[in-house]
Amino acid sequence: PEHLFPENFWWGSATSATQCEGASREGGRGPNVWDFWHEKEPGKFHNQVGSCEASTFYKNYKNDIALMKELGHNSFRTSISWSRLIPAGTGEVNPEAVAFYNNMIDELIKQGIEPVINLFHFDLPVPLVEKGGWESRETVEAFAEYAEKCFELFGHKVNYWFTQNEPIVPVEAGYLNVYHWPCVVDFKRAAQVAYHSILANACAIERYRKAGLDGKIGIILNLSPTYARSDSPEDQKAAHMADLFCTRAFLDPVTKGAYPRELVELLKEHDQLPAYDKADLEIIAANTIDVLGFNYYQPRRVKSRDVAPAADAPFVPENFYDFYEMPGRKMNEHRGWEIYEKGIYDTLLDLRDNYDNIEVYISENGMGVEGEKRFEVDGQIQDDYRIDFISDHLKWIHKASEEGSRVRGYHLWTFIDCWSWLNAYKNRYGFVSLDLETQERTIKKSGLWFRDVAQQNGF
Ligand code: BGP
Repeated sequence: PEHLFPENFWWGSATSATQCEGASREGGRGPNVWDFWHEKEPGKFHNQVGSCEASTFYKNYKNDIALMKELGHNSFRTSISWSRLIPAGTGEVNPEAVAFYNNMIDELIKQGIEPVINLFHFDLPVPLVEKGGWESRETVEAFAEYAEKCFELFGHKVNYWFTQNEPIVPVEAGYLNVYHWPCVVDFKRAAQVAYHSILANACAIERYRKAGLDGKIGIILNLSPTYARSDSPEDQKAAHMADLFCTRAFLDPVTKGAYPRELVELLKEHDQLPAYDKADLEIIAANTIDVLGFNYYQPRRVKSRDVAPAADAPFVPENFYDFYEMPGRKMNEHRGWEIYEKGIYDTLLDLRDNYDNIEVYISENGMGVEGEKRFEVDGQIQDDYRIDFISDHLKWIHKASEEGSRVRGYHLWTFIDCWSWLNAYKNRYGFVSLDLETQERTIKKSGLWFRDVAQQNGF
């Protein structure tokens, strides 16, 4: 192949428990925040189908894993559902969940697929939501206990662990931009949630290391590279601030063990620092990640603000910058996510140069397409656009790898079309399409193409 990847490169796909398992009230699973929100405020929630309607991986895992094997996967990421394993959030472990995750992990290993297991993918158990969710220090403790339980139960056979997926999302979506529960705008609460997520990551890593296991542990971040509109000092400053709030506020503490000084000073100056204590900061300092999961969808385009915020405006990061849309290629008419493949390379080089060349893998990249059925010919979706999308990103990943980045894999979001937090089944991402009514799975053209890429370790 023209683009040959390093030996043992991961080829696979990613999903999360809530988005694929279904059976949300079966097998002793407790409700999580998504069930709670969907039932509580169905009108307000823009997703009309709940996560109870999914590809039922809970029941179909064996066949689905066989299909992964058929599509050349040597690795697969999913998450453990906290509310399936520990329905009350703390305390008692659900034996049916233990059996399910054991069977699922064993099946992956049997098929030669590396299980890559994440612990938290936006799905907080309801009892913890009721106690204030990630705003509460108690949730950090509950998470550390849950993580420890997972390591004890499955740590001897899972070699790659991730503590959380995209911790910025619950912060931004829940406490700044009003599209996840609890839908408020309050920077101080947002900062508390962000800080507790980072602390929870460190506490889980601490437990992992205490357990004496020999695998690796890390976190998954969505790292959109930030590009300034121009070289003007105003635009450059704006891009710097957006990067500080959106990337470095998460990436620095998990890799370097400390928050950027500049961020801490700024929050102090504006009286926006979350509550913290010294002992917890030491846990963050002592427990940095071994490996980073990097989700990449789109770049962040930033310009300076046209109008200064009013003197009495509440503190929000966007007081310091504005986003703008770059005209050009978009994932689809409605979603509007910009396609910019080189962003993946720029970030990989940033990690190489400024983050000690940490081991990293592409834990999500993908193209959500609305109304994919229109591309069906003789029962198969001819998603040439997805093949182009993946190969164009892979070229840049390959280049980064040739230039010394320690990138060790690529997972497409997602394997089988899955449920999404806000749009349910509108945007389809999978290598395999799902008929929700019949539960029938059909491999898309991209799935077969990917099988060949995986088998040749390149293309
Ligand atoms: C990521 C999440 C995934 C997935 C994906 C696609 O941010 O980690 O869970 O949902 O985005 O986005 P969406 O489902 O909104 O189309």
